[in-house]
Amino acid sequence: MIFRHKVFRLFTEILITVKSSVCAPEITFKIILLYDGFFFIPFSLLQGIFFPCEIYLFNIQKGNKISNSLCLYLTLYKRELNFKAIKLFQEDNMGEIFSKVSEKEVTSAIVSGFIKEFEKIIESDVIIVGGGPSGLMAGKELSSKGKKVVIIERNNYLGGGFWTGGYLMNKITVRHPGEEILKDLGIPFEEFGEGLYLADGPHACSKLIAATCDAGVKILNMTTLEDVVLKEKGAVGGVVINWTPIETLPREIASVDPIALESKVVIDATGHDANVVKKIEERGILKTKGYGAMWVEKSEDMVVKYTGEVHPGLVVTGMAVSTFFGLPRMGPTFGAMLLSGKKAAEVTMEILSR
Ligand code: 48H
Repeated sequence: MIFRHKVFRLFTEILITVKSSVCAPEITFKIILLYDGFFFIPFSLLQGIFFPCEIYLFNIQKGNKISNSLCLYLTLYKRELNFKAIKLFQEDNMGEIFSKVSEKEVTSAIVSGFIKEFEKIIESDVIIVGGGPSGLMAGKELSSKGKKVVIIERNNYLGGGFWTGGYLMNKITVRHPGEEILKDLGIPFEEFGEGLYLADGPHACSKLIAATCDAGVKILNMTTLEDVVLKEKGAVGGVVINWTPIETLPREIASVDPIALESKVVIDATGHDANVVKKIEERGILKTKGYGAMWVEKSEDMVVKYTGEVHPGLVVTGMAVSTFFGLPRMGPTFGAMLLSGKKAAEVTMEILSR
């Protein structure tokens, strides 16, 4: 059962995954063989010990292809040796295109990069909860005016409801003067009718996200607001957060305490849920009315008008304004979200200058 034997240099790593089950105590082994040049493996021995097994071959010698005869050999003996699968990975181009960086260096870059940035945002000027159109817009405006801003987003992705228009269709609308913001952001749009403009949801959303990040806003995604920090005279002084996966597991499984971030102002941009406001409402301090029925012409003007500070240190923007004040909803038209975000930034700048 010996194939060839000139060099048997690397038979380095044997990764064994043992899968056992009570009913069928079958054991499956995965064997990773690193080989360099000529090949010699006591297959019969392997067959005797490991059954059944999967074999992965890595050719680590540069420029040396796994030979046809070896493939033939493996094919011929595949059945006899009862191998579940034989996969060949040729790595003879290793290091020719990409720089040589190992797994531990990749991990180290991520860990140190995250910690370095996280330490800087433990305290900031403004925390925006919610990365939908209003929150992104507010963040972009504040950051471009030199403020230290963090967006907390419970999803893996930013953009909230801005990716799609109504009814899962990828077109969003804005009414005048919303198109001016589209123009500023470099988002292509067309005039659909007088004062009504149409843009592509994914294009608009990705441009807004990019502009927000370019302005310097830091993002904590997969992070959920769990509570608020209330300080002197009940003023909001920050947020209590946890990883979204922790928040979504039952308490008895994931009893993990949250942590807190401090800021001078918190903006509630959590959309229909108005989740920051609701945390204060739970303590009997504020009362949300719930958003009203749709009335496009009325709602958008009102959302922008009512955007502002609703409690010391807490500003509301976007759909959270409708929910807090009981204003009509507007459906898939986003001008008010963008303008409300802009106004939330102006109000916040005023608070910060006090
Ligand atoms: C962390 C959270 C939490 C939490 C929520 O829904 P959004 O897009 O919100 P807006 O107000 O910027 O825009 C609303 C718009 O998209 C819309 O739905 C309109 C115009 N509807 C009209 C109508 O008639 O229905 O984004 C809110 C974001 C989302 O990304 C959430 O995941 C996030 O906030 N979020 N993040 N912690 N507790 N709650």
